[in-house]
Amino acid sequence: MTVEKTIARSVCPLDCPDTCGLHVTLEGERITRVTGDPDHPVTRGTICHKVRHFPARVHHPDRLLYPMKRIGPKGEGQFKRITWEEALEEITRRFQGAARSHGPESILPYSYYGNMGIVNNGSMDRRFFHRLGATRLKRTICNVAGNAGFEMTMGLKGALDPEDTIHSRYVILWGGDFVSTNMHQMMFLSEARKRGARIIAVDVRRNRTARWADEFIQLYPGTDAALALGMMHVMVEEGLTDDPFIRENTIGWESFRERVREYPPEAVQRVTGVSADTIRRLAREYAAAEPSLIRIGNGLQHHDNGGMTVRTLACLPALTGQWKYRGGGALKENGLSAVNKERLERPDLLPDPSVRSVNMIHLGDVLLDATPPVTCLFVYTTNPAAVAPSQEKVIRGLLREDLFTVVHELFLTDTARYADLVLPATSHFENLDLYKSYWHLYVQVARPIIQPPGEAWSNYRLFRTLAERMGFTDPCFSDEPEEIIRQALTHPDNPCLQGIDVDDLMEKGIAKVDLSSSPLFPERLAHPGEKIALYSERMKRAGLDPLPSYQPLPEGKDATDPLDAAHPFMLISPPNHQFLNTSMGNLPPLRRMEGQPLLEIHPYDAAALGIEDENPVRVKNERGSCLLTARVTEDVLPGVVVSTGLWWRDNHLDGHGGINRLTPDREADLGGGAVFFSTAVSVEKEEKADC
Ligand SMILES: Nc1nc2c(c(=O)[nH]1)N[C@H]1C(S)=C(S)[C@@H](COP(=O)(O)OP(=O)(O)OC[C@H]3O[C@@H](n4cnc5c(=O)[nH]c(N)nc54)[C@H](O)[C@@H]3O)O[C@H]1N2
Ligand SMILES: Nc1nc2c(c(=O)[nH]1)N[C@H]1C(S)=C(S)[C@@H](COP(=O)(O)OP(=O)(O)OC[C@H]3O[C@@H](n4cnc5c(=O)[nH]c(N)nc54)[C@H](O)[C@@H]3O)O[C@H]1N2
Ligand code: SF4
Ligand SMILES: [Mo]
Repeated sequence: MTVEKTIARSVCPLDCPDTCGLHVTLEGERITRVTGDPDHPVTRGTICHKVRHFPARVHHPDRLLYPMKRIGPKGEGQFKRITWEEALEEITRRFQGAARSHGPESILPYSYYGNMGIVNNGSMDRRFFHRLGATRLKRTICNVAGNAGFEMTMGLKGALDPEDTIHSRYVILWGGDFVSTNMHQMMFLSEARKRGARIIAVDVRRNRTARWADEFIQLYPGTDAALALGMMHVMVEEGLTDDPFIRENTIGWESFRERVREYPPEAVQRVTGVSADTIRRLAREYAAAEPSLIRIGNGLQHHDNGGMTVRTLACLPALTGQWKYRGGGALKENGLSAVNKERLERPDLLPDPSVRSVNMIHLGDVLLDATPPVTCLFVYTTNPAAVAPSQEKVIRGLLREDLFTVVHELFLTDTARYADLVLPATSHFENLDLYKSYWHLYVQVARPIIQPPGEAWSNYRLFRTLAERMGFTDPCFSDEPEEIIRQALTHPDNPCLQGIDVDDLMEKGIAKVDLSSSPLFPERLAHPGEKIALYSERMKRAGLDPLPSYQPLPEGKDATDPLDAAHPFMLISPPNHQFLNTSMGNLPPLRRMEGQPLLEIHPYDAAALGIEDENPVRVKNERGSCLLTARVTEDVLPGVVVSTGLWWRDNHLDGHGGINRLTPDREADLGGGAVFFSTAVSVEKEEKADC
């Protein structure tokens, strides 16, 4: 019997800037194909390879179907099936007990953006934990340092329509691997290139984006601010700046000019490893182009100096007045579709507004040392046992016998293995939700197109039910998903949302935020009356240098340093092409395409250490160690090693877990951001490779 095929519209829920519109082929209750929505103005019928494998993720034989309770030692992954009733009863009892014995602060919610839907991740869940009085979580793991840095210069998060980047004539792709992480940006830039644009990539590794670009400029990790200051030195020295624009629209030009004098190209060459000639040429080409665009990635801000680095890069377009032009300026993220967070999350429900907040990157320390102690941990929509820094501490925390851990998940992830209770989650194809992009300017609604498998519950349903069980009667706990979508889009502080007709959005599934209230310049740049801060009082108030500067990393080296004998290599661990953080890493075809967890090392270093291609190598520092397989390649500089992807624990040679065993849990200079890439390590050949 042939089953009839139908096509349904959906939206990609993953933590990816592109937030694609999807066309989903259904054969009965099965999703058999996922492709790009041809009518979506940004997706334009094309999606990434990994999401074409979504049918295998949704119908994966390992999907969690029932609530389960731990029966073996923590971390061993042995569970027995229980009912939802038993699970809810246990959570309620444990939470009430924790609140009585140590106060509600001893309960820690831990979530990130495994699903970007606002109904399921960013409303009912937040309301529940606020009303409970649980510890608050600062969600810092991804982009906060860079966003804070951008705002220090520009006054707001970002204000460029990426569809305009087809008009850019000169583009610097700076510190991101956009071919893998923002493919539709690359589609727009392909068009720009057809119209004559020249495209430069600045990165520490010859990644896919560097290969695609017209020119690749390779530098040492964490030295980007020095490179930008060197370019600005040349622009000032050679009179390549748009002085009328600068006088009218910036603050601090005089002191800024003095500062950039301290960065002549020869000095910058010594720090970055980029030749003085290249710096001069780059500065001249950049200054001559109109419009020019800097697309700022996330990679360069995962460093101790990440905030200052992005703040410094964000000064560049002002020097030649690029903000005047369509397709000119700098793009970090789009802040134009900000939804009404207060209304969604209801911080006013907190019984005690002074309840403690913890920075999510300190999870290990918080589980091991906090006072009052964390007695209950509730993890959803993230996989901290694999993605959080200083993993050995995180695991020790998760192993605490007196910690009650709940994990709501689609799969038995590295984190779920440590749970006392595992709860099955729906996939986004099973829910109604609202999605906004942090890059393009469309908001989208996706409707459920299949039934949840087994007894899977959405986050929304879970937290709504838990609120009821805890006796929370505030009316907001009865809001239906559609009501939450309306609340999100009713936001008096964001004029760009005002033109959105929610009924129309519910029917058509897509709407664009309205930029007419916010013309190109200067209103779209800064708060009214505010200017571009070449000199920043806010930086000064934050205890930082008010002028752009290069701050060397506290751990590791730039091109000037002699090798540190104990940990001579800088380790960078960026995302890979086929996974989305750890999501999709359990799909065999994608895993096969990525091969295995590798360590890229320069031939010069490999020879010095007696390492050959495919040798097992032990990477170590004072935080931990990790066993990887060597790939000897000139894609990395001497002194820098790279391991891509966030792999599941079992994919490592020794089954002992991943790269985050090595990464520090320090905070970046701004926003409390994560500094994954400021990691110094030693590397040695693993002699007893019997694993
Ligand atoms: N395929 C795929 N797509 C993804 C993800 C994924 O895991 N896989 N993750 C998603 C998420 S959550 C995010 S935040 C985005 C991130 O996407 P991007 O904004 O592209 O940022 P990263 O991929 O973190 O950037 C990593 C790049 O930064 C480089 N880098 C590291 N340190 C430095 C430095 O000091 N200077 C310079 N110039 N470059 C440096 C690395 O070599 C690497 O090429 O991608 C999203 N999209
Ligand atoms: N070394 C190193 N570490 C990094 C990075 C790096 O570049 N290098 N990148 C960092 C960055 S930028 C980020 S954003 C973080 C990302 O880290 P995470 O946010 O933890 O991302 P994922 O690993 O994709 O885990 C998301 C989980 O959510 C689950 N999930 C999906 N939808 C739902 C749902 O509706 N409900 C529930 N309950 N669960 C759901 C998925 O199955 C998946 O297991 O990792 C960070 N860690
Ligand atoms: S992961 Fe990104 S590029 Fe791939 S389908 Fe989703 S939104 Fe589009
Ligand atoms: Mo991220």
